[in-house]
Amino acid sequence: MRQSAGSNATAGGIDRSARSLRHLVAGQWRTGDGDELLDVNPARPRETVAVGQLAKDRDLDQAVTAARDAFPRWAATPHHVRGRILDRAADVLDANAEVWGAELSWEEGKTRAEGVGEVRRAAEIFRYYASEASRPVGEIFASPRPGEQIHVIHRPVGVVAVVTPFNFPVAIPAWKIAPALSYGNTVVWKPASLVPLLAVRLAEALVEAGLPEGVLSLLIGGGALGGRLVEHPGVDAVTFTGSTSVGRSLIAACGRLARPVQTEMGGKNAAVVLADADLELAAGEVFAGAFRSAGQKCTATSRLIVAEPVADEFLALLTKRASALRVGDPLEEGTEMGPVASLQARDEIQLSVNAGTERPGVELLTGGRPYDDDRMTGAFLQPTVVELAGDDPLWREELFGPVLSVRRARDVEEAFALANDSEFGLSAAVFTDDLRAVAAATEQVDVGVLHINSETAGADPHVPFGGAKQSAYGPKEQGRAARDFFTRTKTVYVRPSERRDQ
Ligand code: UN1
Repeated sequence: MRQSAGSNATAGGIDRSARSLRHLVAGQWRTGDGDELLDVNPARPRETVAVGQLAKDRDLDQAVTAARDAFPRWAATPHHVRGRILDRAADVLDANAEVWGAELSWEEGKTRAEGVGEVRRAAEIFRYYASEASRPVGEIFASPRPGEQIHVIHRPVGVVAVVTPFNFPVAIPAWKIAPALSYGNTVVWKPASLVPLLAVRLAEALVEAGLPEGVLSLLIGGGALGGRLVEHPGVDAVTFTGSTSVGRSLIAACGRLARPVQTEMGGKNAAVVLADADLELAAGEVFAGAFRSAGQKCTATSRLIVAEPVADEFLALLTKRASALRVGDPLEEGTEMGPVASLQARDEIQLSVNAGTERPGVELLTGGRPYDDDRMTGAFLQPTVVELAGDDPLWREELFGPVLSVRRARDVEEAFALANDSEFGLSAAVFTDDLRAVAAATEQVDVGVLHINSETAGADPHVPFGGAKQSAYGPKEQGRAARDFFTRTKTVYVRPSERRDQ
């Protein structure tokens, strides 16, 4: 691991003065009067990115009331007019992609290229949902009765609570907020308190695009505020991406309230490298899946299953890449991996790795050691690969960092059984050109997203995204699948009267 975090205070070329945080409630920006929130740069934790005060319950009540009041008018606004606002928001995101992308990198820790790419991806998501107005809005069925038609139409649900994680500060909010608004819902949004600045930027884009007052409110707060939002009597549905433990408690709360809920939670995604695979290609993809965004994606590759005949060769390729990775300040040119999102996350992941490497059957192949360098005092972790002789907590627990656990498989059958050996089932990757193995993977690997010869991460706006097993609950996200959650169907029986004298 080459290290590159220097002490250049202007690295990345963005203005490094601390920004002010604000909430958006009923169309007005306000500073809030809760506890102070200090938003810091995870690469240099003494550097403040933004500062502000948390929202309070009163702000929450006002935001929900504003969303309720705005709902009928927004739902009755022609879909094309709603779409034009989303399109304009996409333009604002694109116009600001370089600066907001750098801010994203500064605040969250992914590289600047990933930050800029994420802002552009959010724009693409807004464009997709802007054009939703031009697609069919329902279905017409034949009726068994003469003269009648049966229409199935989609109506917005109402006020949607949106609770989002730190790891994609604009893309995940975009793929929840864009469909919610496109289909005519109003939104109260609580982002992760680790990334409030990018939340403010996304809300600014929507305000600049002309979103009417109250249609979107943004509240910056901690987990307790998120819990109160989810259970608020004025909320009709809840969409959440984040940890499995929080997701399960939100599902339980929504179950008690009979409130629709959609959650995207943990992953422990496997890449399977079969004996016939293109090993160079597979090494590049597994490496990207494991270490881009410092492994902080629910779709990241955190388990590798490699066929015994090619295991030594493949692991040599992979560890060579990992040990050459440039870790450092994500705003600096040439950095390939930044820090994880906080010192606390760094310490927790490091502890799990330390504990693991003390157990028999766990062999450290590369990385795994804390940095002992005063330029690397931020939340940095070494890209780490461990080989496991058998089952181990490192095989099961989602660490949400740059740690890859490897096991060897005798044959295709054992490889897929190992891939399925997890409570999670978000994504998987299989590296092979063998058509039979591809067919078997498609049938047998129990995940929501399967990649053949590409990394486990990634999602396109027009196709369903979401996991199997304990990775998700409720309808899928993205593409047309999002309509299942953000609308309710109404089945309308249309039978003209038989009167003739009108
Ligand atoms: C991606 O793989 O590019 O929280 C997106 C997450 C997922 C999104 C992954 N919901 O990491």
